[in-house]
Amino acid sequence: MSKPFFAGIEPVKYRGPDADPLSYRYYDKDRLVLGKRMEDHLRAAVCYWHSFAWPGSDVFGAGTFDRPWFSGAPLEAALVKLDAAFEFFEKLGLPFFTFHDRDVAPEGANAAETTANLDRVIDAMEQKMAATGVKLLWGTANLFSHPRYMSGAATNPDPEVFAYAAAQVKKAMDVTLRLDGANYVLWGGREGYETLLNTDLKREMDQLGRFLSLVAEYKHKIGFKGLLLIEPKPKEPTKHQYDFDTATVYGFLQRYGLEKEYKVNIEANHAILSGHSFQHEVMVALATGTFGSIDMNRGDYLLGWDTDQFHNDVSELALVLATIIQGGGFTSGGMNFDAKLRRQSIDPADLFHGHIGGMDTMARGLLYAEKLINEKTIESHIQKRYAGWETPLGKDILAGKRSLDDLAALVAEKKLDPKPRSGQQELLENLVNRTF
Ligand code: XLS
Ligand code: NI
Ligand code: NI
Repeated sequence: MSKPFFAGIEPVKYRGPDADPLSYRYYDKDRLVLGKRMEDHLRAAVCYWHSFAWPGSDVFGAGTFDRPWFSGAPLEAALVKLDAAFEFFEKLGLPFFTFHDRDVAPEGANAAETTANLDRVIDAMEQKMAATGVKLLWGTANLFSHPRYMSGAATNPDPEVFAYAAAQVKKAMDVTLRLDGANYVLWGGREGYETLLNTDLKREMDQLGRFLSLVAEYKHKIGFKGLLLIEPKPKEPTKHQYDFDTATVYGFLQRYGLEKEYKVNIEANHAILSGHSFQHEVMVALATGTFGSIDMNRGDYLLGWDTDQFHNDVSELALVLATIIQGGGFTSGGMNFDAKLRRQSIDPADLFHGHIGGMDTMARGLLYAEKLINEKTIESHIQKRYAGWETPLGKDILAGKRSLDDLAALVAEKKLDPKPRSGQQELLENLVNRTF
């Protein structure tokens, strides 16, 4: 065990609205909200990649973070990183973490060595999990960093790359099962194209469909009980990604007969990048029965890429959490911080500030969601707006009991002349704002 990396930082506790910056002001994990503990509503997770694997580099400059695990022999460094990560998880006091295979262990000289490296770290991780009680929300495979995946993983023009990706996912699923992970995620960062001039789009979609079928088959074979989750994103790093948004993913799954096998992991800023709001993506997932989990972050109004900042918009969270809770809440999913520090935030304490602020934003959002739900602010208006569909006419139409001829006859006979009614958007916006 290496010496503590976050020495001097005490475990983070809830201390109320006037607390110091290294305490929770709103996230009081045992507080009951709508009959359930805050911790159980939010199921928050820290991600390994942004907080421990990313060195603070950007396309113009080198890493800015001075962390002991960025130097030395790769496998030993991975174990030093593991110590720091679990020290952080434990001090932060959140129930879950998430990781990619390559975040936690280095690639070796060949596939066998890479697998052995991963096994070595997973042995140590299993002990850490047992000692701290921190659980795995989901595992995943990194199918986008290594040059072998530059032209895609499942959608690569070379079937040997497909095979390599399949082997990697099989191993990452085995590891997730071994660690009792609650879910398994697939984000297709390179499953798209840069130019149509070199791309057989139909073939690539069939390849991806095949890959997802293999993963679902394997899940059942090994008896993994968690959800398989696809994480939609429209672009970046590829110019276009096949998992564009939730609606596209749902259509894709249906086309390959997989709509019962997968749900979605919605990332807040991926929603924005696809031209939707975060709440829209959650609504579409709930409406299609594919809601699974959330990657929590935000973008920047002025930038068109995945800035992965810590979220800080309480009112957005309130509406999203109200939508999630009214849709039944999480089953095995949760709120994963897919968020990273800014490159200039180089102090170890900055990692705490990012996560503490994120948790407090979620907790405040949850308290407002409770109010919105209890006061039926939105719900009662929506019910009223659609009340006509509860009448015999509305029900018969939806049950398929009225043809176009029937409806035309009805309009003629009753001289129907429906009158427009206000959508009351401004009133509703005011009612919601008054909640805060
Ligand atoms: C990248 C994605 C990635 C996934 C996991 O934009 O958000 O971090 O969450 O592979
Ligand atoms: Ni993500
Ligand atoms: Ni992302």
